[in-house]
Amino acid sequence: MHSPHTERRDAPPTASPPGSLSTVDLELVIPAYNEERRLARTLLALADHLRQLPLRSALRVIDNGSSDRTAECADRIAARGVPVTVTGCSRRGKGAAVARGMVTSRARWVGFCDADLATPAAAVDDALALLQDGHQVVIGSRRCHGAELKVRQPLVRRLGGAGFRLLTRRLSGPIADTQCGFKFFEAGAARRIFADITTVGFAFDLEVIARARALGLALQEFPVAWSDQEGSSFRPLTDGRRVARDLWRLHRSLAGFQPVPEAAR
Ligand SMILES: Nc1nc2c(ncn2[C@@H]2O[C@H](COP(=O)(O)OP(=O)(O)O)[C@@H](O)[C@H]2O)c(=O)[nH]1
Ligand SMILES: [Mg+2]
Repeated sequence: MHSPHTERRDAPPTASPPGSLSTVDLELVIPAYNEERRLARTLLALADHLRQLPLRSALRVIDNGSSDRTAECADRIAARGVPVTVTGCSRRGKGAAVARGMVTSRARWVGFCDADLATPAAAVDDALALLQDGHQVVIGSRRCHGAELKVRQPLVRRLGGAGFRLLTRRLSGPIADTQCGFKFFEAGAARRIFADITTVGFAFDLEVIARARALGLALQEFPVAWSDQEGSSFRPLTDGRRVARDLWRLHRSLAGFQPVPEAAR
């Protein structure tokens, strides 16, 4: 892992620090909006796990205009020798934060996970094995064979999720769980997917998958053990309405969407 460094808010992506991320094999992006309470434990658990892997890795928090001490929390962890940087993102929304991390990464492989570590750090190993096998887009899933749901979401989220899946079958295709916040990419694939992404809120994962399929990239879903965590930033009314609007927009904008058949890749 390279030495700790903190990139300041909204620094241009070209502001490459000494010992920059270009020397990193795997970068893990954590979108964070007002996460001062959940972030430290997550960063330490991820760093502990990554340290044991035989590759160079780093963590990057995308601070999504937090009004609490999220950035300072990451700085404190960096001061303890953990390779974590902070990048600002003035545009609100989880999708905007993840996209900023993806398009500015210089690592060979890049992934993202939530600040609450609902998917444990050990799942990184499965993602890496698939990337090393040549899969370009690797999708953590709570709904494929072998997945484990240790703590389920509240009923209202489960109902919303069922509706979401019903409405998004055409775009998600064979992917059973588009919304688990644990996805990894070969860097070139990530840049192609995220360069022009239009969804900045929670529905962005669906656009990621639709775009990856349309680009003919090699997608692979893999099972994770997942536990719902307290302190979700998803507001069912506000964010639910926004997701519904995004779905409507995506269905129209991707009306001519055609996945590239596997044989043509
Ligand atoms: N609500 C919200 N979350 C954001 C935003 N930017 C980044 N995030 C992060 O997206 C992740 C979503 O996880 P969480 O709040 O647990 O949502 P849930 O697991 O879907 O209930 C967390 O790491 C948030 O900090 C934003 O603008 N709004
Ligand atoms: Mg969560």
